[in-house]
Amino acid sequence: MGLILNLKPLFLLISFFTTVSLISCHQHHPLDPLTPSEFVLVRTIIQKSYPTASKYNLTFQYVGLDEPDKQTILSWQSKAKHSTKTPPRRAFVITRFDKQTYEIIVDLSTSSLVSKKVYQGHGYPLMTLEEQVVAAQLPLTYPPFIQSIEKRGLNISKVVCSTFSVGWFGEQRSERVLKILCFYTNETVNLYVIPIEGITVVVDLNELKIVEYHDRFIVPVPKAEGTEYRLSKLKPPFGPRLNSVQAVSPDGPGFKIDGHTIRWANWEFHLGYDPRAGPIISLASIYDLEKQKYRRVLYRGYLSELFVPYSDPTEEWYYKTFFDCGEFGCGLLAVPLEPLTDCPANAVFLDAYYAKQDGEPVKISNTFCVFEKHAGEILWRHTEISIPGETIREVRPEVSLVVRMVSTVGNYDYILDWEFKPTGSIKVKVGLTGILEVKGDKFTHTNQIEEDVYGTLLADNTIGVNHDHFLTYYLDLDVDGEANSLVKRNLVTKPNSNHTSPRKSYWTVSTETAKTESDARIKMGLKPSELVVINPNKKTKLGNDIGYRLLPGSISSPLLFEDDYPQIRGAFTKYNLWVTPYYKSEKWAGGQYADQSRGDDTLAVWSLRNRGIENKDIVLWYTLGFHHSPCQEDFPVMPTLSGEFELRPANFFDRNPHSAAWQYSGVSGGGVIRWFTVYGVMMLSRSVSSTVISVAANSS
Ligand SMILES: *[C@@H]1O[C@H](CO)[C@@H](O)[C@H](O)[C@H]1NC(C)=O
Ligand SMILES: *[C@@H]1O[C@H](CO)[C@@H](O)[C@H](O)[C@H]1NC(C)=O
Ligand SMILES: *[C@@H]1O[C@H](CO)[C@@H](O)[C@H](O)[C@H]1NC(C)=O
Ligand SMILES: *[C@@H]1O[C@H](CO)[C@@H](O)[C@H](O)[C@H]1NC(C)=O
Ligand SMILES: [Cu+2]
Repeated sequence: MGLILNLKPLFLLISFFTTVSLISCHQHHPLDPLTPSEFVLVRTIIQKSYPTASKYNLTFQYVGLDEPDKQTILSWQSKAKHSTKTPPRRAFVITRFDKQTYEIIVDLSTSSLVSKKVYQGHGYPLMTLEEQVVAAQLPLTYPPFIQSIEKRGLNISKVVCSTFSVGWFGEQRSERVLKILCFYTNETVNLYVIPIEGITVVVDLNELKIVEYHDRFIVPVPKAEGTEYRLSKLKPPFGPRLNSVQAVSPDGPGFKIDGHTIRWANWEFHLGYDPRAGPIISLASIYDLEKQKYRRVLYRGYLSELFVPYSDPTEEWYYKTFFDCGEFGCGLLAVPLEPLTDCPANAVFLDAYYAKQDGEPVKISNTFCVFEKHAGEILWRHTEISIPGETIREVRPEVSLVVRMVSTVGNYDYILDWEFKPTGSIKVKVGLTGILEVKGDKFTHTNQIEEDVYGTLLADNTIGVNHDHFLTYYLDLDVDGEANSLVKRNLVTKPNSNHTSPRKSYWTVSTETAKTESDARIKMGLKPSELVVINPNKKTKLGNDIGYRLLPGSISSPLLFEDDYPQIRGAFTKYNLWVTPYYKSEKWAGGQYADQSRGDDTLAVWSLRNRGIENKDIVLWYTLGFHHSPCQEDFPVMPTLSGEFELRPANFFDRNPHSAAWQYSGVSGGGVIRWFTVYGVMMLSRSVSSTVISVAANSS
């Protein structure tokens, strides 16, 4: 949402010649994100294609890998062991120049321009961080704004401004603009909760100047008191003490990172980075002990869009209907993760690179962390007391592998996790935390409120405005191969007509295969149904369809009218699940150009073609949604609200892949470290690594 940027401390500029250890010393995987030297090459090639005089005015709005066709990747992978020839590297670039948007494809292997065309449709590309920094400074020297600040009795030197995308509300013509809201940092760093209301500032991004300005009303700015969240500044009384626990792996991590390929336990996958999506998981395969081979589960999975419409129709707030990934860049806004707090002590960190506005590469340190999670859960267990003279107890503590990135989109922090389990499950989890976007108002008690204030009074003069978060994930499942089908396993109640039994009813499973896209637009939770992606061409030894289930998490559907502008643009949230046939260009649920989009290039539009999806290479689009009516505990900083969904094997294996044959090299419990080994036949060369959990002594 709103962005306030101070680029210097976070981002380190790197030069062409800097050695980048983790990435450059390995042979490229064709899905590796662009390297610093490739960004420099892209910039050089593109600048050459523009007239000399103007090359410095051109801005890079997006630079990312133009990934090779799926068939190319798959055939490369199947031959990878024998051949070292990787498919040609290409970059997809969106630039702005002379008020136009250009789409450019660059071939890095031949250092040449493959194509260059002007984009003529609606909507604009990602905003760059640099243009937002410039835009956010403009009000501070704009005389009418300075007057507005003086009129409110505030000190301009304490005002900080933030940039907001403007959405689309039926305008015939829409220039590339953004709006600005300002905050008062008089006595607090928690600026988002001290908004200066009543003022509208519109900045034209072509000219980088203020083109519209209104100051409609004055309400008190909320007080800074009680908004501090920094531990170092907080004063007694303090809450109860919590002890810390640190997990360390004396044998080193139980996973291997080879370039961008990660191998752990029975899993293997590639971790990419995209400035728009953030983490991209590709080619996730799981080793099958019985079949003695890796079997593919997920060809590609990532966050395709993050739609956050606020639900306040007033003049200063109505436009707040953000597409965080498509307008601001969920990957661009990745923040460096802090060891021991953002990720446990046994985590390994990976950096990422993006191109800034002038095309130069920028490093984000510690963009991702990868760690084995020992969360005190039980993977499976059984106690058997029915055998005379013998008690059997078998327990396997759960260890999983987590890939984490945090995207701080202005006020909100999104914790994006991909978690892999030895049982074959992939859990995709999101945590919402950070600072609420609040609105200044005159009220100090709910008994003063007579009309709708579109939210909850959280503190004096502070309304937490109602809004939603819809995270739409792209999931190109390849369950044991590309040709898959979506099967609805409806649980239906049947009368028992056999009167020799006293039972009147029972339930059974009635399966339905989705043949075309319209069969697979699904609102979940309305009737009991399991959703399974099967490979109709393969069966288990016993004859069941090989499949993976999608277990939904928090299910939310849009509450706005379908013809309301934000909902036209965000129509891809109408169903919790959509299924499309794989089509390389269909990547972004809200459209390639999300900023000021008009809803003409969304998943909802592509799906109208109602293409066949049975026994085809299919893509699932699942939306994890939250309605957020704020409460006082969300203030001054919001405790993490989590949601997740799971992809879980359903007759993919012939039995629980973790029921035998796994070795744990150490397990601890009870605060005192105890060592024992769960002996099993070690069939895989990898094992779940040992982790010592040390519990800090309680000195109080
Ligand atoms: C390009 O930028 C320079 C300085 O930054 C400016 O003087 C010039 O007018 C710009 N040219 C165009 C074509 O926008
Ligand atoms: C505004 O704040 C600045 C910096 O804190 C301070 O130097 C200045 O005196 C303040 N101005 C007024 C009018 O209070
Ligand atoms: C700003 O801070 C000063 C000093 O703490 C305080 O006296 C003043 O009331 C504050 N102004 C506003 C508008 O909150
Ligand atoms: C009814 O149930 C009995 C006992 O399970 C079985 O022997 C009989 O064949 C069933 N009849 C029908 C019509 O299914
Ligand atoms: Cu929220």
